[in-house]
Amino acid sequence: MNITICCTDTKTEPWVAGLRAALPGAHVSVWQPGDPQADFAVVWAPPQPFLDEQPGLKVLFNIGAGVDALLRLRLPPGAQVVRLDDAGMSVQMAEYVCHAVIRHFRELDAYEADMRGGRWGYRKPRLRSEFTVGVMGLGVLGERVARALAHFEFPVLGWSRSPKSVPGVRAFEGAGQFEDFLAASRVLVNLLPLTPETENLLNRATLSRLPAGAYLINVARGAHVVEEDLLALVDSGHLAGATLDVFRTEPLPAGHPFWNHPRIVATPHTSARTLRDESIAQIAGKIAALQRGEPLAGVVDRGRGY
Ligand code: NDP
Ligand code: OXD
Repeated sequence: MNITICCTDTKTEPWVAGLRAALPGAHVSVWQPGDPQADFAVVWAPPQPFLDEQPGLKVLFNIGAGVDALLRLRLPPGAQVVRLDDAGMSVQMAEYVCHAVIRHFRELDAYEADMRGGRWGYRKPRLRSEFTVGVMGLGVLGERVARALAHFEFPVLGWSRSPKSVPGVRAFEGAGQFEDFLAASRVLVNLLPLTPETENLLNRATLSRLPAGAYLINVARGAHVVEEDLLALVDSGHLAGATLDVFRTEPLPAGHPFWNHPRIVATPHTSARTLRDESIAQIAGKIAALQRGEPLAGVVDRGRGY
C-alpha cells in the first residue's frame, strides 16, 4: 500500500514518521512530481498538479475538518474525500467558543480595561436567561460546542440542515426556520461548513435579524461573513461586537479594520488546531478499516459540499 503526503504549510517529516509507525506495512512518502501512483493521500491545500498526476487515488484524507478549499480543486474522479472527524478539535472549539461567550457575557473585556485604568468598579450582573446562544451547524464541532454552552446553563439554540436532537438544545432546521433562529439568538456562533449555500450567509439582511445588541462569534470560515456588513452593523451599534477567528483573506491583511476595532476580537485561525498524533491515529485507523472492508466515518458528500 502506497501513501503519499502533500500538505502545504505543514512540516511533513513527522507525518511520514507517524504514519510509518502506525502502518508498518505501508510505503509512506512525501509527494514529489513524477512519483508513482499512490493508493491514499494525506492532504492539506494540495496544488492542482499533484491531483492531476494522481488520478488513481482511492481516498484523499484531508487533515482538517473543512473541505471547502479541497473541493474547489479538480479531484481524481474515483477518490473519496474524508475529513478529520473531531480528532481532538471539538474540545478545543468548545473551549474557544465558551471563552468568547463568557468573556462577552461577564464583560471581562470591560473589567480588564478598568483594571488597566486603575478603576475598581462593579457592573450590574447580566441575566443568563437573556443570553440565548444560537449555534449554526450542529455537526461534529457544533454539537460539542452547543452541549458545552448548555453546561454553563445558557439557553442554547441550534440550526442545521436536517432535524437534530441534542439534549439541552432547542433545534431549528432548514431555511424555513432560519429567521426565527436568528431572531432568538443574542449570541450567534457560526460552525457551518463553507458551501455554495452558506457563503455570504451572514450579511446585512441576516445579521440585522439578530436582536439589537447581539454578538457574533465566527469560527468557521471568513467567507461566511460579508465583512463590510458586519463592520457597519457593529459601528451602528446594532451588534455589540464580534469574536472572529477566520477571515476572507488570511493572514488578515495589514490595515484591515478588524485589527484595531475596539469591539472586535480577532485571532489567527486557531480556535481548533489539527493535532498531529490524534489525526495520524484516526487516518491509520480508517485505512485499516478500509482494508477490512468496513465503512468509514467522515466521508464527504461532494455534491453537498461537506
Ligand atoms: P460537520 O460537517 O460535521 O457539520 C456541519 C453542520 O452544518 C451540520 O449540522 C449540517 O447540517 C450543517 N449545515 C450544513 N449546511 C447547512 C445549511 N445550508 N443550512 C443549515 N445547516 C447546514 O462540520 P464540523 O462541525 O466538523 O465543522 C464545521 C466547520 O468548522 C468546518 O467545515 C470548518 O469550516 C470549520 N472549522 C474551523 C476551524 C478553525 O480553527 N477555525 C477548525 C475546524 C473546522 P446537517 O447536520 O443537517 O447535515
Ligand atoms: C479545519 C480548519 O477545517 O483548521 O480543520 O479550519
